[in-house]
Amino acid sequence: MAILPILEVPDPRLRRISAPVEAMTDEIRTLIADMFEAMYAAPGIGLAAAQVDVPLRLLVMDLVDGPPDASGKGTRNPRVFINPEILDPSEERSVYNEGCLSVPDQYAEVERPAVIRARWRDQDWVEHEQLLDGLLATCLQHEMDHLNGVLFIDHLSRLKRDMLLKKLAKARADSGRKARAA
Ligand code: GNR
Ligand code: NI
Repeated sequence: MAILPILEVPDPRLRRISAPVEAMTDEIRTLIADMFEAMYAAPGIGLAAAQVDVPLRLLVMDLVDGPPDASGKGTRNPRVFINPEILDPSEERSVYNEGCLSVPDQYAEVERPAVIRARWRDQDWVEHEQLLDGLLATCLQHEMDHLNGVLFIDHLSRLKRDMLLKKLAKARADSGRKARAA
C-alpha cells in the first residue's frame, strides 16, 4: 500500500479534537502498521493518527533515530499509545528543540513539564501507567497535543511563530520554484 500522506499546516484537519479508540479491531491494527510505515519513511520519532487524517486518540513512537539497515539490524523500539492521559505534570520544566512532520523542517525550543505520569493502552489493549521523563515525556506531550488539535508552534510567542511560518512559506516557495525550473 502507498505510504499515508502526512497533513501539513495550515490544514484545518490538524485542528480537530480526536475521539477515543473504542476497541482494538483489524482496522486499528492496520492503521497502526501504516502509521509506523509513514513515521519511519518521513523519518520522524512520533506520529499521531490526526496527522494522517484519522481523528482518533492513537499515536506511535520510536525514539531510536533512523530505521534499521537492510539486514534488519538496528534497534527499533516501536511504541503504541492508545487513549493516552497525562496525570500529574511536574512543576519542573524542560526545554527541547522540537520539530513536527506537519510543520516540515522548522524547529523551535518548546518548554514543557519535565516529568509526567502517563496512562495509556498498548496494541494488545493492556493498560500501562508509568512515570516518564526526558525525550519520551517531551515527545508524548507533543503527540498528545496533536490529539487535541494543538501544534508545537502554538506554544511559541506570536513573534516566533510568525517568523517560523514565514520561513516555512519561503521554503515551500523555493522548492516550488526549483521543481518548476527542473
Ligand atoms: O519527528 C519528530 N521529532 C520531534 C522532535 C522533538 C520533539 C518532538 C518531535 S515529534 C516529530 C514527529 C511529529 O511531528 N510528531 O507529531
Ligand atoms: Ni508533530
